Amino acid sequence: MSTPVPTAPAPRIERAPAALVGVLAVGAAIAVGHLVGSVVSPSSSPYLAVADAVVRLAPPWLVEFAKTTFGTADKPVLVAGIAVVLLAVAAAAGLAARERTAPATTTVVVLGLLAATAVVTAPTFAPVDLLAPAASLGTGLLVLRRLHALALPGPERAGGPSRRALLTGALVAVGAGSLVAGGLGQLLAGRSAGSRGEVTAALRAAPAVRRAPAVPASAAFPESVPFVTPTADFYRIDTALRIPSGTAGDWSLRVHGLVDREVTLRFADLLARPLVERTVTLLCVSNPVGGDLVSTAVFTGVPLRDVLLEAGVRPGADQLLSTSADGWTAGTPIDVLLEPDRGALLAIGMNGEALPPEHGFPVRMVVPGLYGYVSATKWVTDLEVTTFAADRAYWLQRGWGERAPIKTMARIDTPTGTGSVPAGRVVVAGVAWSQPRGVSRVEVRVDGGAWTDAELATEVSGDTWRMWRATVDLAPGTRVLEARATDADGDLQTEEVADVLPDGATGYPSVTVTAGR
Ligand SMILES: Nc1nc2c(c(=O)[nH]1)N[C@H]1C(S)=C(S)[C@@H](COP(=O)(O)O)O[C@H]1N2
Ligand SMILES: [Mo]
Repeated sequence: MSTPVPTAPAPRIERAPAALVGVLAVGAAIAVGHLVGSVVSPSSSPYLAVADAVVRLAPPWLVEFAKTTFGTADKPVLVAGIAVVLLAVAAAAGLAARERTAPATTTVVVLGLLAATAVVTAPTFAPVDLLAPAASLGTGLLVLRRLHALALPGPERAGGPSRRALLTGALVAVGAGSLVAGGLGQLLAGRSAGSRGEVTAALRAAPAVRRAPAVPASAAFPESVPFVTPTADFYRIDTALRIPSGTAGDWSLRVHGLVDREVTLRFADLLARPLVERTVTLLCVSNPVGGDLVSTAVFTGVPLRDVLLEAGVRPGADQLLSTSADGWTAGTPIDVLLEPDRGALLAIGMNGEALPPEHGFPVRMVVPGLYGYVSATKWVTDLEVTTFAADRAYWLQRGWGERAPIKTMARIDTPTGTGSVPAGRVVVAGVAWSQPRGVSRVEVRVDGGAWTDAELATEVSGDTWRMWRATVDLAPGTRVLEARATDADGDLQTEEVADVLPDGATGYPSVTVTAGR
């Protein structure tokens, strides 16, 4: 008879260090992600992206409750609340992983995927933004593995420091490193955020803003998209892998080239000038017929024409070459910029606030009536008066057209064509634009039949889109709805179908719907 040899119990981490390992792994992950995010783009910090996603997904009653209960502290309360939840989850994961790392690894991976989802679904997402959650996940897994191995009881090595001392050192080092990384991220992100806050305050306090006429309720129909696009929904197009992170205080603009006198402007110089507000519908040349690379905002800024007149444009110059802080260029026809009524702006405000980082903070160009790639330079820092013969801007070098006036276009927003509609009388509605002239007429037809006039909403200005709607009679079956716009000069949009390259898509927008009985 032999007594069974008791198998040695698997090594186990004590409770307190186990919880700490979980907390530090998650903490280091958040801190490193925050630091990388602050360098890449402000909205890609996994922690802030999750906070934003919570705000986006929260039911309205909860948002209202938070606002009435916490007032302006609602954001800090939310951020702290998420910290408490994460702390608890991380500690629990650590405690569940006293023997094997698997439960903690799974938790770190799930949190990392959650963060990545929040970043990807943010309205300002660009692929490089994934760097931050990736750095976060990598850090979390690495720290977890190392700390876990150190924390597991094992044989002492002769001569060296004790396991306990090694573990304590590692825990302290990771904790301190996380604080430094997170703090540095805060500092970097806060620099331009603080500067944005100051600009918004300065815009609100600016005495002599020539306000844009208020947008009347009659400028939109119940079926329309919002007339002024909420800033968070404004389309975004640029080549920037990393959003330039300059502050208003550091900004300056050099106006040079074929000018009588060079002009250098600082941000304070812009604020000291009479500011003008203009409601403008921006459009990307890559917008396909029916597409949504078009949005409207109220921009505040300094008339660009005045700046050019002060510098004195020399005869022979026909192009203003603008350069952004990250080296992108656009070439704008000078004659357009010098038109007295064009209203081109060096814009510093968008919908009553400083420009968001993604839309050009601290200063961008806005030229009504021209596609963005020849006019809407974000993070602008240099204006050179030159000729089209001498310099070719970024997209011109890649085959896009030199002059790019916006083409007259209608878009059908409802019905969408994805579902079916009841047969009979159906409301068709959408937008149309023809900046800077404006839209005077929109017509619709069914199945290539006779064109009928749509009802037009109140016009805000020729620089903006105009909402329209019509009621059509749909017999049961598959029906093709088409629309077309006429500009204020009486010119009808072209029926000819053209691709976006080289200077903007054309053709009538159409939607195919199934009308049911
Ligand atoms: N610095 C910079 N400015 C830029 C671009 C860019 O790539 N870099 N893209 C332009 C293009 S093609 C368009 S359509 C508009 C889009 O402006 P938004 O992102 O504010 O909508 O910005 C323009 N300004
Ligand atoms: Mo564009």
